[in-house]
This record gives sequence, C-alpha cells and structure tokens, in this order.
Amino acid sequence: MSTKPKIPTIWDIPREELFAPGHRMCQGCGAAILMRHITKALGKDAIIVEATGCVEVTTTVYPQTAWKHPWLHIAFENAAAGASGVEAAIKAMKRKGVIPKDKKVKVVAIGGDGGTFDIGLQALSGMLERRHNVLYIVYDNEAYMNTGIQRSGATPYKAWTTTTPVGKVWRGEWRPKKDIMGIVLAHRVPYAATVNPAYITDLYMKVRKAVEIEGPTFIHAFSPCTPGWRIDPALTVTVSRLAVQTGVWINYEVENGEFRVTTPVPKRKPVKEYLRLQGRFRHLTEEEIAEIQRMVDEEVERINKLVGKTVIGPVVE
Ligand SMILES: Cc1ncc(C[n+]2csc(CCOP(=O)(O)OP(=O)(O)O)c2C)c(N)n1
Ligand code: SF4
Ligand SMILES: [Mg+2]
Repeated sequence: MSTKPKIPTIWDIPREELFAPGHRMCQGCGAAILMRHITKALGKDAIIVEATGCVEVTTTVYPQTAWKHPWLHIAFENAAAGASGVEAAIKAMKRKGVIPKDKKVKVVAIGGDGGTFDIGLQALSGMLERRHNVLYIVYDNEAYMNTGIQRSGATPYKAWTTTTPVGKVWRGEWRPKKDIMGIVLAHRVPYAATVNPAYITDLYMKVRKAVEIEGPTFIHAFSPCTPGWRIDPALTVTVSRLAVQTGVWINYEVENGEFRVTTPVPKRKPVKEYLRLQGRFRHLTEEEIAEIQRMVDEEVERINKLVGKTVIGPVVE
C-alpha cells in the first residue's frame, strides 16, 4: 500500500539553502533548480555521491564548492557503485559503534543521463539488485552536455545533437528515448518517481518520501539545458511545464508496485507547443511533428491503462 503524505505547499519548503549560489551552471540551467530543491528536501543528514557531468564540473571548481552536504566526486560510470560503498561503510561504522546505531544517514547518488542510462547502467543495476539503502537521482538533460552535446540513450527522437546532426540525410536522433524507469522498475525497487523543475512541491514530496523509505529508491528528473536544447534561459520553467502539459513528460510515482500519476492533465496541449520553443527541434517538418505527437499519444494511452482511468486527457487545440 502506498503511503499518502500531506502534499506540501511552497511554504513547507525550508528557506535554508544547502546548495550555495555562485556556482558556474549556465543561466537558466534546469539542473540548478533541481539541485537547489533536492538538497532542501534531503535535509542535512545525507551524503551525496556525484558522477562526473555538468553538475559536478560546474559546482566544484577547486578550491570552491556549492555543496553544504558531505559530497564525493566519483567517475562518470560508477556513482551507484561508489554510493553502495559509502552505504556499506556507514553500516560497518554502526556495527563497530563508531556512529550511533539509530543515526539515519541517507546516501544519495546523483548522475546525468549519460552517466545513468548508458555508462553507469551496470553500476546502477548492481546497486538496485543488492538492495542498498541509497537514493539514486538522474537529472536528465537528454545528452552528454558537459562534453559538447553528444547524444545519449536519453536523447529524444528527432532531436539535434552534435553526434545526431541535421542535414539532407540525417534528421537528428533516429532512436526513441530509452525507458529508464522501466529498467529500474524491473528491479522491483520499493520506490521510483519522476519529477520536473516546474512542479517543485511535487519534487519536494517525492525526494522526502524516497529518503524515508528503506532500500534502493530512484528519481528521474526532467532537466532542461539552455545551450543543449537551444532555449532562451528565461523559458526553462515554461518549457518544463509545457513538457507536462503536452504529455511529453508525466509526473508519477511507483510505490511498492502501486502506480500513481501525481500531476493529472485533463486537457493536453499539442506537442508542437513544446517542440517549437527549442532550437534542437527547429528542423522538424509538420509530418515529423505529427509522428512525435502519435508517439506521445501512445505513451499517454499506456499510462492511462496502467492507472485504470484517464488521468492524462486528449489533446485540445
Ligand atoms: C569513462 C569516461 N568516459 C568519458 C568521460 C568524459 N565525460 C565526462 S562527463 C561526460 C558526459 C556526461 O553526460 P551526462 O552524464 O549526461 O551529464 P551532463 O554532462 O549532461 O550533465 C563525458 C563523456 C569520462 N569522464 N569518463
Ligand atoms: S550546459 Fe546545460 S546542463 Fe550544463 S550547466 Fe549549462 S544549462 Fe546546465
Ligand atoms: Mg546529460
């Protein structure tokens, strides 16, 4: 049975900042909004293990750091393995009486989509399989941004990247986005959820929940990237909200196998409204947009079937 926590309001979110300003993330970076609120939701008793990627390189330029939590940098491919080791060390220290047995410390691994969907997938699978008490968060900006916008397994269909160019022959990415939530849920984890920076109270509730639950938990976060998506830095939240309003992104959680959409959308907007704000989709023809609309419709239908009723409604122009 899923627990029904009180839905927080914006006033429930702590004012104290645990992610300091003055980092080098781009203006309008979706991951900056995510990290600021994720760290607030984690509370102080957490240790963060961060894979190489944009968030890492921009927040820990030696000798400075934006993190007020104990924070460990780990290679691109093994954030989940590093976090597993930290969690095992905490257990050993409790056994030896170095720290009190009842002290709750949550280990949190954070990685980009490249470090999670692709190169870190094996480490993630091992961590979930061994049932470590770790929350894994992937901020998904849908490409390898830190190294120059190369496609990843999370890059959406038809998106331009530097390795899926647009020209006479190529039309951007030709493979659909990998279903990371499906892969994680196949490990029968106690909790997995999707979050979006335009829905901060939903994000806050889910991170709090994931921290409280014993065992491996997972959060997939939508994370616009201004240079990579070719968007106006002022439109990050607008684009994030449109992703939900068009059904491109669905906010949901799965607790002990029980599926729940946390942001129902009774009337969907056409996917074109989301695509047209982004330079990475500028090349799309009306036919290609219609094809993407059909793909989104199919996914919405699948989600509605899972829920057993229409939580994401039809497109209303
Ligand atoms: C084994 C290995 N291969 C390649 C790299 C170079 N590298 C560092 S970060 C990165 C891309 C990270 O992409 P992602 O995880 O999506 O994070 P983002 O930069 O988009 O935030 C790459 C290719 C590396 N550090 N280690
Ligand atoms: S390149 Fe993208 S993900 Fe990286 S800091 Fe800039 S906006 Fe954020
Ligand atoms: Mg990325």
